[in-house]
Amino acid sequence: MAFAQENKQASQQVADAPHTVPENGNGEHSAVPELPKEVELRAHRDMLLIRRFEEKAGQMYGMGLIGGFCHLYIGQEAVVVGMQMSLTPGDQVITGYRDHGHMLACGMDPKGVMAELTGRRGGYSKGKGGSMHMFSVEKGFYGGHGIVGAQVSLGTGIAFANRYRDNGKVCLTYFGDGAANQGQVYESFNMAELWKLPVVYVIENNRYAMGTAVSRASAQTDFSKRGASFNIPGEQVDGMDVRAVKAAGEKAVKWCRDGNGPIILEMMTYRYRGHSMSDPAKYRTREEVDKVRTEHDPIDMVRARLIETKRASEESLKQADADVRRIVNEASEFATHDPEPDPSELWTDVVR
Ligand SMILES: Cc1ncc(C[n+]2csc(CCOP(=O)(O)OP(=O)(O)O)c2C)c(N)n1
Ligand SMILES: [Mg+2]
Repeated sequence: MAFAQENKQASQQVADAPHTVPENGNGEHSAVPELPKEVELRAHRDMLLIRRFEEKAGQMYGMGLIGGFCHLYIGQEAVVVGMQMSLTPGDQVITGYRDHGHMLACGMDPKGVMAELTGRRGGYSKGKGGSMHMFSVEKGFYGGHGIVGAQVSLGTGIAFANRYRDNGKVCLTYFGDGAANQGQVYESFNMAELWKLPVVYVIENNRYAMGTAVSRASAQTDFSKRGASFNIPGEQVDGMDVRAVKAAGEKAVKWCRDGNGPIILEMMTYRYRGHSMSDPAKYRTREEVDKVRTEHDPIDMVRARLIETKRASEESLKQADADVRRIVNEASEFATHDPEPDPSELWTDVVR
């Protein structure tokens, strides 16, 4: 069968069952715990900040203000927001190149992130790193990595340092379904389990690696089982439901903190935009994307719940959106007018 046709078929399976988590042994889905009101409002606001930030970044890219690669996180917001809620200050986060959401969830300043995207001096890497290369040790964010899978061994190393120092910290190591097929992932799994390292491997299964559907590239498409031969437990989680993510995250982080070693969480999620800004996404149908957007959007679902339970009014949610838009507009203003780095900066921060 022609490759293009195979991909279309794989993509149809996704449309039929987007991000579904299998039933438990009793033929039912495990109950999703409710969030306390303040936590739910916070989750809504944090996801909205990422969504609006990414929309703005997309616009600025279109205007030629952002150069180089730019991978948007739109659609996947519940994953980082729910996982971040399961951490305590001092824990660490590391991820690949689809990283703006992770930075914002860690509490990094939207101005500094946007200014890095536009290559300005106020950016987190002084405008010299761009979208895939930002760090904040203060906020526990260790990048931002352009090499697929590289962050898995680095995250395992951070967890090794935690164990060596006996500091009680846990490292969340995020990677994609495509990265999960990288060899270094399994070397890392082996060492992590052998040494009982405190690392949560968060596999963001958004159903595609660039234009390749999961079922075309993976012999085992249940990524929660990828640690089986190393005795690493794993779980599939509805990555579009922030409540499910937070609950699974808390359990996993506790598992690590209690000294049980690594654990895998496979987040069933979906990205709405192309792989990067230069991807017209011809490998899937418009209907497939629209179906997830209208039926499973992580922000719309929280919004609907907040209104239904009368925890928030239409008015107050509009206000929250306006507040978030103001923050994002300020960030884009800053990122547009902040000067570019001085040419002398070409010679700093370089290993010679
Ligand atoms: C070692 C390496 N191989 C290939 C690439 C090119 N590449 C960039 S992203 C990507 C797909 C990764 O997909 P996935 O892990 O599912 O993450 P997603 O983009 O879906 O978040 C590939 C092959 C790369 N950057 N590094
Ligand atoms: Mg992917």
